Amino acid sequence: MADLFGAAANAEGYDASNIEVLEGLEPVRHRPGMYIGGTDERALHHLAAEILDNSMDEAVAGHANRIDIYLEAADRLTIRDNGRGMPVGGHPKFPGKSAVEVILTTLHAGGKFSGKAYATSGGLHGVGASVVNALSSELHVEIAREKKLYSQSFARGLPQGTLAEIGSAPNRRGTSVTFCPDPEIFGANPKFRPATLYRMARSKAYLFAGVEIRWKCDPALLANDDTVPADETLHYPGGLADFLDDATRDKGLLISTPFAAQVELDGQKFEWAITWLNGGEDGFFHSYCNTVPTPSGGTHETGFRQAITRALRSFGDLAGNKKAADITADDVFAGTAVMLSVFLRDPQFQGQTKDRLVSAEATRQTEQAARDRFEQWLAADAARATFLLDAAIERAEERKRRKKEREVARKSATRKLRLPGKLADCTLNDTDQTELFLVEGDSAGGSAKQARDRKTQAVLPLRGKILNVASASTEKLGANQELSDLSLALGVRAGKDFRIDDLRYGRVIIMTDADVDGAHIAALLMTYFYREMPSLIEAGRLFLAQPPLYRMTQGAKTLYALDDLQREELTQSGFSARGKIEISRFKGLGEMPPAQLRETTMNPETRRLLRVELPRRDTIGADARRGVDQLVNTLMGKKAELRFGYIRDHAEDVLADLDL
Ligand code: 28F
Repeated sequence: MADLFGAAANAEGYDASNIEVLEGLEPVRHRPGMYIGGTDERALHHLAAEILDNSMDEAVAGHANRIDIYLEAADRLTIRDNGRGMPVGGHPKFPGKSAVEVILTTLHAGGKFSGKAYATSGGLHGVGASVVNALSSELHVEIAREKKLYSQSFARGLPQGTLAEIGSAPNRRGTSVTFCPDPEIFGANPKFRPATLYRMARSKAYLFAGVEIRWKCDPALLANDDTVPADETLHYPGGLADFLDDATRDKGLLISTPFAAQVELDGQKFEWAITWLNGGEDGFFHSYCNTVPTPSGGTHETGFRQAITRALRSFGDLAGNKKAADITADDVFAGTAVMLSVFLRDPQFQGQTKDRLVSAEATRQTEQAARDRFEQWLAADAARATFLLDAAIERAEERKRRKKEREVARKSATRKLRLPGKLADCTLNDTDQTELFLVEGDSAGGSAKQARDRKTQAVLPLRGKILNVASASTEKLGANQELSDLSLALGVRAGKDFRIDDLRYGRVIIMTDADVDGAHIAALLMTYFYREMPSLIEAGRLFLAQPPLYRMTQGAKTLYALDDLQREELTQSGFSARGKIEISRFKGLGEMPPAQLRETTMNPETRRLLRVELPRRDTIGADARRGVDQLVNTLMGKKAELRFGYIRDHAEDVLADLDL
């Protein structure tokens, strides 16, 4: 048998040494949620996405033009590409192991980090595949490379033999992976949804015209689903414009052809298609990076929104329309349907399921790619441009009217409304600027009242621990003075009568001590808002202040540390090596001099706030939202044993952090 493990190099100059190996797979089976966001149906389909992403990377890199997806049973999926085939050579750091085995049994084995093997990568090449392997009761990989055929099998990530040459492959090449999600992880009888996989395949084909995707599904699995074919070849040379047509098929359009373009800048690609819908129709904004969906948006969306908004403003400006200056991105994008797909070299995603792009430079790059072209598109048809601009101006006018009405209503309501005596209100009513600080106890309340900007910042001191609504009865909830003061101060009613437009402040900021008690009060308040006013959180109005725990001084230089970790970091790198660093710990907000409280925690120019976020309530986010419900019940609910179980399972996470 050929010596499979001699160090292999090949035409692309790739060799196994590109693979950076960081750790084994045991953490993946122990805490799958850290890697695929949970063990629900959404996470199950994440396995398919990871393997498909690796095939797509091979296609986007120009080495494959065909991908097969075959759902042969509800819990058995095969994905195959005609790319170069995973490398089969030996790995210098792992004598006796093939590169394939290293990629499939170690995390962070992707050469992606070295950037050599892949220009742009959706999957992290090797990270995804090894996670899928660990969470599959069985996984078989077959590689056709350099006219030979190899295969290797695994069970729950463990090799069932070494990579074996099983035959010749004279006229094909590529990688095929067959895997079965592990019932031990996903529960008995894990089932793929044909519709979800079919849509995943179709979106990939729309996003990259250079690949043909062959979908095949056992007809028995389609018994009650006539929207999914048993067999179809997916290939869309029309790219995003076709994708957008397909996604707006059932909607009324304001313009006949969408504004669509593809731009290549410095080796990266920016593609989009946007159309405007009839008034009142709900629009959407679907964005992707390297064909990976980014349902939580990110910097590419920001850049695109800026480009379109600024282009429309300057069109209005040139036409002498003074009102154009006031339109915002929300005015412009209301009622639009957008597809945005970017291909970046080294994308940074946020969160373990990579659903938000955070690459900072993508904002400027995307704006640069889109703005000029949109200005040309507008200039090409001034009547259409004027029509779109007027629609945006109309929405801006409507927005300003509504804000005026709210302010008037709030003023009159405040006069009628009995505000809690201990509320230190602010003088302005404009909710674009005002914020309410919820602080714990009167001493912190005193400091906060002195530190605040009275025009825009109100303070409501809460006495001690508020009621735990996750375990309190409804009547107890209604009778609780603190909580009724809170909803009075906010100008809203809790529960189903809550209306976001009644809010008397633009932001609600929980500002508790940086200690365990403070964290507990913050958790109680977040539980209250989550249960009684969830749309306040969904509207992005709830924040956590980040008061410092330490003040660190060396000579004239003073820095603040949020926690022990940051204190360590600043000790290492925040000061010069010479001179003693004085460190003092703040016992509580009440002990903090108002000037420091303002500078470190309240002043919008210098503070940092954490926005409390919930997964989007759309189809994708539904499972994640259920996950939040479960977690709130576990942590805050009546059943203490759930809490103990959670603490037992996650205690080492905290220890791990401390070890860092
Ligand atoms: C069904 C899933 O996983 N296809 C893949 C390749 C090709 C190469 C590769 C993959 C380690 C980190 C470089 C081959 N020759 N389909 C797939 N096709 N991985 S996964 O290399 C992985 C290395 O990055 C490949 C030359 N360069 C790259």
